[in-house]
Formats: sequence, C-alpha cells, structure tokens
Amino acid sequence: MEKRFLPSAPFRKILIANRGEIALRIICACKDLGIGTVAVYSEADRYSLPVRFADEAICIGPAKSARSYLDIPSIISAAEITNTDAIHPGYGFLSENASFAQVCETSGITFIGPKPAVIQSMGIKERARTIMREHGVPILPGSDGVLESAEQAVETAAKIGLPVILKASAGGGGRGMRVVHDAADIPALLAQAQNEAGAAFSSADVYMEKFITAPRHIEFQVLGDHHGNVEILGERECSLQRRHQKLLEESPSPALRADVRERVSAKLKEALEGIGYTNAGTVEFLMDEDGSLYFIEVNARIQVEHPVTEMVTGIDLVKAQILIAAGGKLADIIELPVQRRGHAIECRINAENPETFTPSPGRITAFNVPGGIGIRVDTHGYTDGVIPPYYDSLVAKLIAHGRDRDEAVQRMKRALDMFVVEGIHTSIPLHKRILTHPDFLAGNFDTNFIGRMLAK
Ligand code: MV4
Repeated sequence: MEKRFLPSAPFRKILIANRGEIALRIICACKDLGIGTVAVYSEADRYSLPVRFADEAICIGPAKSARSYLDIPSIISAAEITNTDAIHPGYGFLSENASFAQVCETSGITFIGPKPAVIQSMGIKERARTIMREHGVPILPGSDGVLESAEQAVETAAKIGLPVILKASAGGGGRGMRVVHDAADIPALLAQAQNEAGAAFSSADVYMEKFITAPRHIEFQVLGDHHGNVEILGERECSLQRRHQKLLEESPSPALRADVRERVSAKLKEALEGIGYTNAGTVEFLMDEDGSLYFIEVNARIQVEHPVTEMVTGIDLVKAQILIAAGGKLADIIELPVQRRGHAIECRINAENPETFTPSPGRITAFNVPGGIGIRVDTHGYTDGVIPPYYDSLVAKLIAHGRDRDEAVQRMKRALDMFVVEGIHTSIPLHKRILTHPDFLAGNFDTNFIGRMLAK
C-alpha cells in the first residue's frame, strides 16, 4: 500500500508527452496528487479524452508521430509556454530517449523517469547484460560484449553450443534478431542481423546468447528513489504474446518458484542500487524448462502492463514515479515491506481483426465498459470516439483481480462478456478463447502458446 506522503516541493504542473489510455492514466495520478496537467495532442487526437480532461491542452503538430509525439522542440516549447515543472513521457514515443531526458533537464524541466545516463546504458542491451553479470544477476551464456567478426561468432557458438541467437544491441521488439541452428549459417545470419540493426537503429552492433527454444517471459517491476534505495515489487508473467505484441499478462507467474523469486529479487535490488537506478523500471528475464531465470533486458519506463502489479500491491506506480521525481524517499512513498495480495490478469483490447490481426481503426459506435468487484478498465475509448490509424491499436486494458488465479480468471471472463465495443473489430474474442483453453487454465504455456493455439 501507499503512504500519504507529499514532498515539500511537489510539482505544480506536469505535461504529459503521450496520448491514449496512458495519457489519461497519468492525468488520474496528477489529479489525485492535486497537480495541474497539460495535454499535448496531434491533429488526429483533437477530440480525445486526455485533451478533454487535462487542465490545459496544446496541439503540437500533425497526425504523424515524427511531427508531433516524437517532436522534441514542439514538446519542450509546449512545456515552456505553459510553465510546466515536469514531463511524464508514458511508454513508447520519447519514454526511453536519453537525449530527450537530457534536453528536459537542461531546460529546467524534471523528466519523470530514470537519469539520462542510465536510460542510455540500459538501452545498449549488450552493456546492460555485462553490467547485470558484474552485479551477480544470472545471464545466459553468450558473447563477451559485441561480436567483432564472423570467426569470433563461430568460436563463441562452438563454446556455448547451438542453437544460439544473434541480437541487435540497440534493438528491441524482436528486430535485428536471428536464430542460428547450424554453424555454417553464422556468417550470413550475422551479416543480416548487422544490416538490419544498422538500418533500423543507430548502431549495427550485434551480440550472441544461448537460444532458449520454449521460454516463459517473466519481468520484475522495480522502483528506485534518488536516495539510493531500490524495491522489487514482484513479477509479471508476459508469455502470452503474438509477434512480440503482448496480449495477456498476469501476476504472480503461475510458474515461478518462491525460492527463485526471492533469490533473483535480492540480486536485482543489489544490482539496481549499484547502478543508481531511479524511478520505475522493468527487468525482463527468460525462464527455461527447469524454472531458472536469465536476465535479458531492462525497460527504463512505465509499461503498458503496470496495472497488474498495482492490483496485487495496492501501489499507484504512476503516483510513485511523480513523488520519486520530486525527491521523495521510497520509504515515505510506499509501505515497506511491499505486500502482495491475490492474483491479477490484464487483457489488452486492441482495435484489430481477430482472424488476421490487421489493425481495425475507425469510429466506435457503441461502448459499454464492464465493472463490478475486482474489475478495472484503463481506456481512452468512448461512444463516437475514433481510433486513428497512425498509432498503436490499444483501445483498453481490462484488468481483473481476485483472491487467487481461479477467481481472477472467472472475473475476467464475466467482464469480457460484458465489454461491448461496436464499429471496430477487437481482440475480445481472442481473449475469450485463451481464457477457456485448458493449458492456459493449468498455467501450462510458454511464448509459443498463442502461435500454437492459432495454428489449430
Ligand atoms: C530470446 C529468446 C530465446 N533465447 N533470447 C524476443 C524479443 C526480445 N525482447 C527478446 N526475445 C527473445 N529473446 C534467447 N537467448 C526468445 C525471444 C522471444 C521472445 C521473448 C519474450 C517474449 C516473446 C518472445 C517471442 C519470440 C522470441
């Protein structure tokens, strides 16, 4: 649970450099803290709910993200015109852009997130891997830093054993990755990964890891303050995804043993305190068949699935981010030790065709949001509202909490049945399939589950 702490000099006004449900979520936290809000919006979002509910709203450019939500000068200008004290970047867009965080600080505006140097070093995946190893966090066998040649790649693969995976150091979301099953393919696959990385990101650097064939994706929510304290708030199981887009997340993981959770959490706390990690973050791990966890990457931002952790801990993570950025001590912001209660599940409701997974933007003609005990809905949808084609297709996050996993599942099914969205296609039917699948109900799945389910 949270404490009722307000630092001596809280912010008067926060600008939200984002859109959609997360912009509304941040406005909620600001209202709860009595802080003024500035929404920025593109021409496509003029009639959106964040614009309606913020105290002030400024248009920052045309629909295309590059000229609005990613346009640093426009956003800084909006902050200066409105006398903003701090900027919350949400997720995506500029949330992990170290130079944006630096420009904010240089302009005398607090960036609500980790320090620019920490965002920078965690964004270089091969460096994050080395830093975590040096702090005793388990990592997968792999290369010592960036691969310098095909010969070195062949040698490394021989040492760790096939299959291996080549990953872009600046990558994410699966881009610039190649799986190697045959050593003869290494030179060609390395060149492909390097070219893809060079084209998509600022760097062509590639590193190697042992490939886990059927992993579970488990991530830990963390909070760090500016006084050297880090707390680990438990894990989220995020294995249910399709093409690197998460569909359903839950906490706790049905597969994580208590002793592994305790051991990894203790190591992580040490490591992140050593790094000087501040604000909210997520540390991603892969779990192999025997239940061991291996670090893969750090996300230096609030994530889409953060409500799952909020429901089991009772902590408002966005409020905690704001109070941390204002200089608060973790022990004054949240109740320690962190308690976890029950089980939470989140279904991402996307505007997409459930058969083809192609986006289904357009006007929502009817919208009925479920409620009742144990249900939370984070959404920017409303009847007659428009889901524009320019941004991600997330319309709503439906979160169910219960005393145990069975109760959370039962509440989620009930809520999915009562969620009415007309005018656009959504992923609601897909979620209903997942929630009645015997392997999901048994907690028996990995990152290949959705692919297997859809192949049937
Ligand atoms: C892996 C892996 C297997 N072994 N690394 C995909 C995105 C990026 N964040 C990490 N990813 C993976 N890294 C090793 N050493 C399998 C994946 C992976 C994956 C990871 C988490 C959730 C879904 C996934 C889907 C395909 C591949």
